Amino acid sequence: MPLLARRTVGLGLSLGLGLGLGAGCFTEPAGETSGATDGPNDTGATEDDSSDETVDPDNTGDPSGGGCMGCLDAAGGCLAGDLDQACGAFAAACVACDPDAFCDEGQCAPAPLCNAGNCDGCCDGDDCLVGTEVTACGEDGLQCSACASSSTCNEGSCELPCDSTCDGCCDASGDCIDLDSTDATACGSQGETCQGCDADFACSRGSCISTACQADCDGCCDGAICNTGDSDAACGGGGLSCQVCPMGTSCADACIANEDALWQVHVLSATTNAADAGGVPWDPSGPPDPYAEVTVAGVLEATSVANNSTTPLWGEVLFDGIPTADFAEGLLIEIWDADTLLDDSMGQCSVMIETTEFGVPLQRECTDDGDNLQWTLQLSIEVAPT
Ligand SMILES: [Ca+2]
Ligand SMILES: [Ca+2]
Repeated sequence: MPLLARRTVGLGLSLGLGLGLGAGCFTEPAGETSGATDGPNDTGATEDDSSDETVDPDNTGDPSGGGCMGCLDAAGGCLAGDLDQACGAFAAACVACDPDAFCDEGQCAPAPLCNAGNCDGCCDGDDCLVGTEVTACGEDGLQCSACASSSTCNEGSCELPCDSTCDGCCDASGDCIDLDSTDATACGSQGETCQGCDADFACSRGSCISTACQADCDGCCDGAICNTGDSDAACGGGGLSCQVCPMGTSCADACIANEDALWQVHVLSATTNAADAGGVPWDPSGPPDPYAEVTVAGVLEATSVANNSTTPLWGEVLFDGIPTADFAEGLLIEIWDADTLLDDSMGQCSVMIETTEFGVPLQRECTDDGDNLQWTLQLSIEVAPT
């Protein structure tokens, strides 16, 4: 797991911070790309090219603001060069590909025999497969994906297992019951198997507590016991279940991040779309190659590239020793599809982390302006080892 060299990003990215909600998104159209030219095999080296800044000041697809990495239209304007009707690279004139061809990385290539026009499942070379197997998962004529180990294929999309993404409990069908659920027949936390609570017990934040305690307790309930709720070992109020405060947090009605604590950002996994909002696959020849860029207080770090996957499993520590105050304006997170020529942005969102959310697994969704879900990311902010 590489711990990449830090660098400071310019104004273009920093402006995206501090705009609030977890779903506040800033999405580039498909084909708008960063300057990162790392291919899928160039694992983790995305941030090490000194000439390779991610900021794209004039939005031409070229981070330097100078030469064009895509193609030039009739008026001399620089286009991304990845559309069938405007295909090209390195400032060549844009060309329209033949009707039976498509644009692959700036070059017109013959359309595959299996495609969206004749395959409802997924394409494996020239073969159309049903697309519901973990070994060949996909739909709408996209290339079949082999889902990452322990993932499942649900209606043509690879999905991470419930126990790795669920903050509540996983029921017998593998569905996640949310941590906020008060259903006493399916109670649990952190992806454990759902349990039913005994009679006269209720489910509170994934724990069974007695309904009598819940009704009478001003502090927090540990089973049937009412605690004052002001200790790090039993924290909470209002008759909810007691919480054990994670390392680096202290009890003040809830477990709050200590101001003097230092933190790591753990980027765990994500689920992405196989295609952009227009249905165009991120890569014509297979699943995308995602990596995540995370910016905290103006410093950008990136995960390695997960080749050919819509369920990347990173499990990487991107920052180490970040003070609590540096999270006040949130994180800017962008997931990219690594390409040979120009990477595709799969969506960028500003993500806020509340002071009560440190030390526990988190999940954040990113939607675009049209409310299309672009990605779901699992991360956690963990106290840095001293
Ligand atoms: Ca791509
Ligand atoms: Ca790619």
